[in-house]
Amino acid sequence: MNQRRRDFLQGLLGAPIVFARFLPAGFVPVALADGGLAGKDGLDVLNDRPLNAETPAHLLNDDITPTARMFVRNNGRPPVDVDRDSWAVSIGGESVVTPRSYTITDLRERFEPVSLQLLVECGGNGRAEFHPPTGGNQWTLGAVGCPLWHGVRLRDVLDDCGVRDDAVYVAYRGADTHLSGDASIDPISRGVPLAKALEAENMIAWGMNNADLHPMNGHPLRLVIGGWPGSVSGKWLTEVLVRDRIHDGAKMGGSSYRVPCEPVAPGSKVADEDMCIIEAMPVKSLITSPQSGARHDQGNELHLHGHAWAGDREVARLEWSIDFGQTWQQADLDRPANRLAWQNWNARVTFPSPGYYEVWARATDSAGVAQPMVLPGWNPKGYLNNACHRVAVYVA
Ligand SMILES: Nc1nc2c(c(=O)[nH]1)N[C@H]1C(S)=C(S)[C@@H](COP(=O)(O)O)O[C@H]1N2
Ligand SMILES: [Mo]
Repeated sequence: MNQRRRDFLQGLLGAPIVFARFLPAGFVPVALADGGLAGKDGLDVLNDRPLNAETPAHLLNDDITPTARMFVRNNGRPPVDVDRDSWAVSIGGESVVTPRSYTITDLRERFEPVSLQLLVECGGNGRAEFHPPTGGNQWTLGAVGCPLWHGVRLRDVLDDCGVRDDAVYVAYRGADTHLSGDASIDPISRGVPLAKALEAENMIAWGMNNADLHPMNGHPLRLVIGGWPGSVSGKWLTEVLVRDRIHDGAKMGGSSYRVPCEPVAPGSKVADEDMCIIEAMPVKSLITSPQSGARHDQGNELHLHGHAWAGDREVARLEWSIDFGQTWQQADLDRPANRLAWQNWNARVTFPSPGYYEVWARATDSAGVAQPMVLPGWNPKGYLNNACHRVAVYVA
């Protein structure tokens, strides 16, 4: 194993790998696969080149996702030797009036600091269930989280530089490098239409949950754009670009973060011109308690807890069923802490007799759109699976 990979793995493990020279090239250290990522707790590592790790649903039970439980989705090699004090983000692009650059201290001093709970979900969350299978990390449920972010409003920073009338898109570049080692290509560089970029909730964030960002969640600076695929929330942020065209950076084209504009038969090949960029994520929910497979005493009520979210919308209703969807009951659903935060829900269930049950949860958004019970439309890269979450309960 080369030195770079050894250093990277040691950083993730938080300990030197004494016999690193004998670790077979294709092996992920077993501690990582078992949730031993430094500063993370119980995440399942799907891949370490690049590093991708998701959080089991029952570990997402907190209403504000702790940093240790926030998933990690990397497209390339994260930067090493990050110096927070000298870090700067430049604002440029064809459609900026005055290009400027800001250190984190500049951002803190010049703009109003804000703290918001914002939902970040990978566009590919749930990919593992698609048939025929689609390539990419086989996320199940846990490429989602809703921590409290600290930073400034993207819109305030854009205002400070000025946005020209011909601006249509706002994009990012980060300090991570392509897996090939080729410095001339970005691992990922995406963006959002100007109207979304100017919404009040978008942040240039330097912190999460009252501390610095975790190194794998973009330390020392990142974008956070709630409700859209996580891929628009650029980590290790070095540049914000105000573009006069739809951004054409890495992973904006082909089948990356794009889905067929019209539904297609599973397994279809879809021409580039028939693919549309994913915008807001669809309505979805999780049952975070009990853990699937839980054993429960029939004499007691079972407390259900979870979260629901709906892209740019609010969740209007959360229903649960214990009879495979024959009947549905409404849960108590909280309002979001702020716009684009997930909403917590609670319910109490009694079971008619001992045996095997499944608890199903279904959210409906403010436009009346509900989660499907079965897999939604197949697409070439397996995005946007918002099928209802099911957990098993054994009642004795
Ligand atoms: N610079 C950079 N930003 C990035 C990525 C990346 O690989 N590099 N991955 C994106 C994707 S696909 C997702 S889903 C989110 C994940 O954020 P997290 O790793 O903090 O959970 O970061 C996004 N921002
Ligand atoms: Mo993602």
